[in-house]
Amino acid sequence: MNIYLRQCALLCLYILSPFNAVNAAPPEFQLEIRDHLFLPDAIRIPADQKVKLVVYNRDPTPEEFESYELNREKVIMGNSKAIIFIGPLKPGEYPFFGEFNPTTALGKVIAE
Ligand SMILES: [Cu+2]
Repeated sequence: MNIYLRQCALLCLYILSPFNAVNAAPPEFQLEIRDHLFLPDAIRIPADQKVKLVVYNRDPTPEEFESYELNREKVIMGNSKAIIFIGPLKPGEYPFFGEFNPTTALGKVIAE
């Protein structure tokens, strides 16, 4: 095995090691869209840390997760899910809404 191959193998082992995966994976938070509402409508996340949001759209119609404060915009088709990475955020509140149902689909991320 030549030196480059060995370095590559070591790197792969490092990337795939469970220890590293646990350290590298951002914490995951889940929310749902149901009847054009976000459930829950407030999500508490740790400040100063990247976070993975998994948004399940339980409605048959598409919705768009939108937030000016988070600078995010993502269409989620009916009965499907989307993954949205946010942060690291300073402590505070970050509103979001469903652009297709902006009067009912309202929520906020609370970083603390
Ligand atoms: Cu939009």
